[in-house]
Amino acid sequence: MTVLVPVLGDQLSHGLASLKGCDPADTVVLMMEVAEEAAHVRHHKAKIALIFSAMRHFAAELRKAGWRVDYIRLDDPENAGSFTGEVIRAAERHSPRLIRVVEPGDWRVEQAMLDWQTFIGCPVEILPDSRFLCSRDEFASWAAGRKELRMEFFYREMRRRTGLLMDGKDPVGGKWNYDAANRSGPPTGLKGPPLPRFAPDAMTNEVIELVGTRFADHFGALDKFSWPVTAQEAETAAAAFLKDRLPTFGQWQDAMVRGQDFLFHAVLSPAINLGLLDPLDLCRRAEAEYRAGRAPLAAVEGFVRQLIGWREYIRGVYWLEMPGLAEDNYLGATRPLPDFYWTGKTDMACLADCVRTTRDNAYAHHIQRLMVLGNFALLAGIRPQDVADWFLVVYADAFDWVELPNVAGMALFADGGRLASKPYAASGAYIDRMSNYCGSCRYKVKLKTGPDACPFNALYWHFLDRNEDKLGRNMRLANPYATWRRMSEEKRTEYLASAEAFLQQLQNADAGWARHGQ
Ligand code: DLZ
Repeated sequence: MTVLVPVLGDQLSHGLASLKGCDPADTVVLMMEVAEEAAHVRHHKAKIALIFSAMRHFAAELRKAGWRVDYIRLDDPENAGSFTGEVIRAAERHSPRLIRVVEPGDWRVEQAMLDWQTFIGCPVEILPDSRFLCSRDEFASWAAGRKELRMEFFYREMRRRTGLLMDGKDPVGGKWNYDAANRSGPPTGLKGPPLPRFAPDAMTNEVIELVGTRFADHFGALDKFSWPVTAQEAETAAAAFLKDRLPTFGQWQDAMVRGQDFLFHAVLSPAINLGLLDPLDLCRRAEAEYRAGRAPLAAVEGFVRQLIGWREYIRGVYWLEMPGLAEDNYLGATRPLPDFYWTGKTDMACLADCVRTTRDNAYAHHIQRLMVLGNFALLAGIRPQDVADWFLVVYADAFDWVELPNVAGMALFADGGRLASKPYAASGAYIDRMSNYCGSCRYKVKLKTGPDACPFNALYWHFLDRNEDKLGRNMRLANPYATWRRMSEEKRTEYLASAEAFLQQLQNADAGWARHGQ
């Protein structure tokens, strides 16, 4: 009797815990393209194509390596449409003595998995995902008894544990964190080196056609598809990043330039999150670039922090806080997501460009996500569940474990500050400093109120004012609240009226769009 090993779409690693120790002669690997995963939120077309193509390539590699793979395609007539349905069918075909699976990255999927044993009647072993440095249990122990979960302290432990960028017991260079050196705004004409593109092969083209037909009404473009879909292609992308963009990655990592969609970013997160690249290996190679004098410490430390700090921390927070995190709404935000998040039709140049790159590439970089798209949602009081669903839909690297804490906790303060010590709220001045968007915008960033003023300006004060009971005693907001309280009554009224007028206009535009769309 065989062992059945289901491998999910974001578990495409040859060293996966469930495959280790299995004998290929006695194992059936099960891979499933199922409608429920593509449609429980209506994922970006390019994201579905990436996942299906990477899955099909991975299955071919496994077969070549001697594994027996039972691969269920989306268009198989008998496809049951869900992981559970497909595992039940596979158990009927193979009569396994054991089902071995690695824990998924989505609480929803884990809940389903926990029922498999009952449905199928054979033991189901759910293994920890050893591709993460910090297990769910270890993170829970770290978090136990802490009132606030700050990434910085967790990150230092990961540095000590891995020895990355350490000189004995001390951080290389004497500081743990070089973020302050990584915040330059863009000079005129800033341009990144070309990103490696991977032309779709026959297998990917077949998937693109399937997705274009089956998910035609989902958001996003397919015509620019050029993601790496195998570990080998992802390695080419990683090597190009380490050589061409890592040295300048740090300095410009928060900069935004209209039409420059990738700048010096690694753009490796989809491949990492699918399992095509090993984050620890990338960190070691980035460190080697620093040690060889080819990349500055601030850039390398920033990159390492994102992978062994932020990424691991976010995943720990997700499992600690679920399922409550999905419902959190500390600030009581109730506005529906504006239609321009889908259409890109807004006069705000920053938001229009960020939606455009999202639609074209299923990608936007972290500051576009946090400080433009997320910041607007925070200031305008958009319902966290709408915003979280949008982020999960539109980004190729977005899986629930990584997207939800970033959106609900970091961007929207929906968790009341367990993750971030203050809301990441910013007015137009921040966007102007970090981008070239404002120069081409019909709104004037220097104007504070009125129909021509950048909406972020009045919305910023409106946000602070309407949330004063929840945020007014936050020490990190002491300065802005002091400024707000010092303003004349007249000025404050002007700000609030300006923000109200903008929000009303937004609501009217959406109502008009909805009528038109019917
Ligand atoms: C996101 C996604 C999509 C769109 N489709 C599939 C699929 O058909 N089969 C599959 O195995 N995985 C898919 N995924 C990724 C899963 O949603 C992901 O593995 C779980 O959410 C756990 O993180």
